Formats: sequence, structure tokens, C-alpha cells
Amino acid sequence: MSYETILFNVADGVATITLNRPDTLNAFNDVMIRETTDAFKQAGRNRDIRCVVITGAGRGFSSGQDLADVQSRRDNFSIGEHLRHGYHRLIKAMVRLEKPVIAAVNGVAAGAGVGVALAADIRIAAEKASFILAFSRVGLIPDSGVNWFLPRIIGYARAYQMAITAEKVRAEQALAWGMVNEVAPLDTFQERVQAWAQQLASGPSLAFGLTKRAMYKALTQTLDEALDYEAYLQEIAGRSHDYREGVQAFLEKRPPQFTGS
Ligand code: T3D
Repeated sequence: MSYETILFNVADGVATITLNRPDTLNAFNDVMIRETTDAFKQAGRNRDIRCVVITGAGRGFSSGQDLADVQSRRDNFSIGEHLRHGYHRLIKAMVRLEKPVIAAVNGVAAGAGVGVALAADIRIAAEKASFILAFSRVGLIPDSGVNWFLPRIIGYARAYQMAITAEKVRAEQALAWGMVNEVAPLDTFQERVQAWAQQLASGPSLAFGLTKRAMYKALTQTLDEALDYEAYLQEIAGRSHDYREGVQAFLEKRPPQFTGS
């Protein structure tokens, strides 16, 4: 598959999507939004892919919306429509993908770049990475799902502070706030991302996917509803090869060989 603004590579069960506009710190133009969305959908269709990594080329993860493109918009341009037809599709493609998504945040993430990182299931940050809700610097409110994800992840007060100050939150601070799962020094960053990706790609993928569905759904459910839904999904996981293999491997005191089915 060949794209203009991203790289899409598949190896050993892991798809890596690299945002590839390094001269702009991987700012999203319309093509990149469309291609990234498409790549996540391809990853969903390909049964050999059991984990997806999204990262940035060069020194940034993503600087958000391409502001040069904004300048060339016609007067009656609708940002609302641009969001609905662009970023929303991307964020939903990430969340609906029933496979673990890792954001390997190699450098600065700003604006919609933060939204994309937050829509991943696991965030690994390089030591020099940072997060900036740059929206208010250009007179906008957070978008790309940031208002939904961030207060849930770090709490309202910190999320609102990030939005109204647009100050840089460094990787270590993000770790302390629970916004990233791990911070790695630059020289071992790729290794750590690969280790995470390989571990997830060799895990019980059906269970990982169903867990993602259960947890997102539980965010809007009562306890009774969540318990019911868990039982329904566990019925599916309980009929899988991986469940039989997991139990057998435990009893035989050996590591399980999960196939994702
Ligand atoms: O419009 C809609 O549809 C609504 C959607 C909105 C979503 C959003 O994302 S709004 C927020 C947009 N993003 C920003 O406001 C961030 C803008 N960028 C920055 O504030 C800074 O670049 C950073 C803090 C991210 C990094 O700073 P620094 O000093 O490390 O790098 P730099 O020198 O500012 O940038 C390096 C190059 O990337 C530079 O180009 P040059 O001078 O080397 O030719 C810069 O212009 C370019 N660049 C950085 N961000 C963007 C960008 N070019 C276009 N769009 C960008 N967002």
C-alpha cells in the first residue's frame, strides 16, 4: 500500500503508521487525515495485524492541524464540517479498531496531534516528548476528542489547565499525571516501543479487542449494564482457542501460544 503523507509498514503482526511530514512536525493536512484513517481501517481488515503503532517521522509526533492550510481556506469554510468529515473519522477509526493501538510519542504533540495520541490505548513517550493543547493559542477550543479523553485520563482541573494555558507538559509530568504509560530515554525508545508492540501482537488478540470494547462501553453504562455486557463478551472470549490454550498452558506450566483466535 502506498500513501503520500504517511508510511505504513507491517511486520511480525505489528502495523506501524508513521506520520511523514517532518518539515511541519507532521502537521495534519487533509490528505494525511484521510490516509491515516484509511491505514487504521486497513489494519482492522487484516487478520495478520494484531497491534498498531502510530508515530511521527523526524523530531515531532504531530503539530496538529496544518496552519498553512488554514490560511488558504475560503471565507465561508466550516471548521465543524472539516472536523466531522476529517478528524472525527480518524479518532473513531482508532477507537473502534478492536486491536491495541500504541502511540509512540517521539517528540512534541500539539493540538489535534494530542487528540490522536489520546485516542490510542497505550502511550509510550520519548524523554524529550511533550504535549501542548495549542488550540487556545490560535483562539480555538480543544477538538479531535480531547475534551472527551483528557478529563477522563488526567481529571478535569489538569485538563482545563492544559487547555487554557496551552503550556507544554513534558513527558515526565505526563507520566506522573497518568497521561502516558511509560517514558523511555531516546536511545532505548524504539526498543521499548517494539517490546510493547511484540508483546501485544503475540497476546490473546480477541480478548484484547473485546476488552477495549467493554471498557469504552462501560464509560457510559450503569454497573448492572456493564456486568451484563461483560458476561456477553466473556461468552465470546470463553469459546476462543486462546482461552483453551491459556488454561492448558497454565496446567502444563509452559508459556501460552496465543493465536489471536
Ligand atoms: O482547522 C480545523 O479544522 C480545526 C482543527 C484544529 C486542530 C488543531 O490542531 S488546532 C492547533 C494547531 N497547531 C498548533 O497551533 C501548533 C503550531 N505549532 C507550534 O506551536 C510549534 O511548532 C510547536 C510548539 C508544535 C513546536 O515548536 P518548535 O519551536 O519545536 O518548532 P517550530 O520551529 O515552531 O516548527 C518547526 C517547523 O514546523 C516550522 O517550519 P519552518 O519555519 O521550519 O519552515 C513551523 O512553521 C512548522 N510547523 C509547526 N507546526 C505547524 C507547522 N506548520 C504548519 N502547521 C503547523 N501546525
